[in-house]
Amino acid sequence: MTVPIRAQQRAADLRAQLNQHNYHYYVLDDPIISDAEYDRLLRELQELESEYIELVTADSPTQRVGAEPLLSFEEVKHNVPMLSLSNAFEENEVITFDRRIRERVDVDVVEYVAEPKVDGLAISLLYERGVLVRGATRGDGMTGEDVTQNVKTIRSIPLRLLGKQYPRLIEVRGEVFMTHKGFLALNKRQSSAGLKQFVNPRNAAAGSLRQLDPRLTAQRPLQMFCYALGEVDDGDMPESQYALLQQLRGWGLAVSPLVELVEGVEQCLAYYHGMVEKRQSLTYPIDGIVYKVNDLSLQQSLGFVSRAPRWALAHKFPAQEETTLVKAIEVQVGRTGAITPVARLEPVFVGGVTVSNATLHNRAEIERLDLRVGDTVVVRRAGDVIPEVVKVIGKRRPRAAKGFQFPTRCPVCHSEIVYEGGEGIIARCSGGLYCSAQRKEHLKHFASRKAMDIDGLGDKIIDQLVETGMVQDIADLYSLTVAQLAGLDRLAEKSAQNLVAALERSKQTTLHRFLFALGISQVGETTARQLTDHYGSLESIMNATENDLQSVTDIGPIVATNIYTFFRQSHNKQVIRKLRRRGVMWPETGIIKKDVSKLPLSGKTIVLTGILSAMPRNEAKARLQDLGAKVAGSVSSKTDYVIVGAEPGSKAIKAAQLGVEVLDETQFLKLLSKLGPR
Ligand code: 5U1
Repeated sequence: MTVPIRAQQRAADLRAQLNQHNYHYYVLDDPIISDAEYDRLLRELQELESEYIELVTADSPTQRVGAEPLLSFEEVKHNVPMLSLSNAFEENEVITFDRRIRERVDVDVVEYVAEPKVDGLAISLLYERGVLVRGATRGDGMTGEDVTQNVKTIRSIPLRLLGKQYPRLIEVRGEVFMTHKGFLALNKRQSSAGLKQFVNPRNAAAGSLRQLDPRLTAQRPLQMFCYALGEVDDGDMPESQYALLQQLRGWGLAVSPLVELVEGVEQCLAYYHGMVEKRQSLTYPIDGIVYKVNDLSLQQSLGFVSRAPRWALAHKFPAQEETTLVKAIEVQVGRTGAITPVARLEPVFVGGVTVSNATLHNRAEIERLDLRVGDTVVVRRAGDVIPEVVKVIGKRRPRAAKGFQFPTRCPVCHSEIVYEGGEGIIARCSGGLYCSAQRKEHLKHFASRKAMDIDGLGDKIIDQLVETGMVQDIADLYSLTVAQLAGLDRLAEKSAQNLVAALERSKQTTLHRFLFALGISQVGETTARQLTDHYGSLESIMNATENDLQSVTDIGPIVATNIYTFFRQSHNKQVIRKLRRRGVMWPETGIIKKDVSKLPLSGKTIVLTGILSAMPRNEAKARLQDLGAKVAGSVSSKTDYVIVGAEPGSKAIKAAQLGVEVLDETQFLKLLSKLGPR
């Protein structure tokens, strides 16, 4: 159908008006029309677009909600790493930060941009020719998750930049957060719906952005403040951080209204103290102040140390503290056998959450605090940091307060506790995987989201699997049957079936996830990725010498020894063989790639949309992938086919606009049967 010129013009006009009103509302905090008028304009545009679907554009304000649920988030590699900030807790650390900068760049007084550090989660927004094309989480700084659909539901994020003077490609970074009020209202709604409560606004913001269903994210009151750039291609950039923030505002992106230019460290500290006072009256959570060198050329010459820039500092607010009672002192056995004493507390609300346990770190710490059961203590919690006991209030010690005797044997497996580290500070159970506590922690790590991601294998089930002896090692998980699992406490037949299906799905993994899941001491996600990038196959990693391992980025002698020793243990090699025999697999560079190129759908990108009746969507995805196709989450000019089930959404519309071939479910099933048996 051809669209009348009048309708085209009206749609463009409505889009421009709505974008401008969003800017007034979210960026300038100064709306110029009522909510009802805004809604009328939006409805008019929606009606026009449903009459002429050709009018729908990716940056239309109507496209914020309505995308379909995803199966999982795709990975996004950050071409410019998303850095973290060095922290300062004391004024003298800020003074040292300023002094070091002055010495390095040889200036008397440094100009800084100061702004609150919003307590949310860092997000990257990619704009191509002014249109928002991707939103991604920070992840580990190198690789994040594609949360485009969710980011688009946040109204303070423009779907199209204002004006015309922007680089062809520009990546904007900032913090997505939730206001205190929004957080309380959300928890109230969660509670009336019998759903879980979020512990604090940051947690709620992170949970909301990681929803696979963007319609749920759209209901969450999220906002964003922008503060930096990532990748930029083809465009002039301002010379200072302050000018950059003004430029971001000009493009319609929200920037903190509390940003100030300050001169020298005294003004930094004055800004900080002012904000400590103001903090309680802000509608959103902040956990400190960020100072950044204003001059961007100075920033460049200062460079980075490790993963943090030398030109920026987060000056954290003092940790929040409360007093409470120590009801008991117990020890916990960790995944590697480390024995950590923990204080069980009378629950107390501190730093935005209810705290009922606090780490006591080690035996020496209990002695330093002179802590006894029955003591009243000061506990501290700052941001994500595990709550800790700061001091004992001696005057409130009851006569009956009881000292704590550190055990000499593991409370779980009764093996001897050995001491390591300077002055024997680290206590470790010598039982290894004989110790059921260590086995449980090992399994929990293996099943966790960033490792094998075994959905539904929660702590309580793992505890029972170990306690009943059904699982001795991680490979035993893959021989569990529905009948065995359904015999466990509080696990219904349906959940047992789901768990077996999740175990089956987890077998198709990646090498870095598998390496991380093995739980080698000090091999976290990032190291696992670096090992994978460097060696490409498990065999090469297993055969690498300690010297060779040290040539991998960020791997030093200790981690190299840990990896080398791990792969020399016969029981570890045996478990790996067992896992592979039971079907755990991953594409290894060079091996699978060759095979994939011969598959009938290799090189084809396919998008699934709508409700499929013949099979679950994940099965459809797996079958397409088995045939070599890449299954993508969104339609673009690179898409080869869109497979459409019942009630298709905007993806079908987009396919029509781009002229991408659309297959209905019958055609899809024919294609599957033609290309290969299951
Ligand atoms: N306000 C603000 N928060 N924040 C967080 N600025 C800021 N800058 C950051 C981070 C991680 O990183 C810079 C290195 C861009």
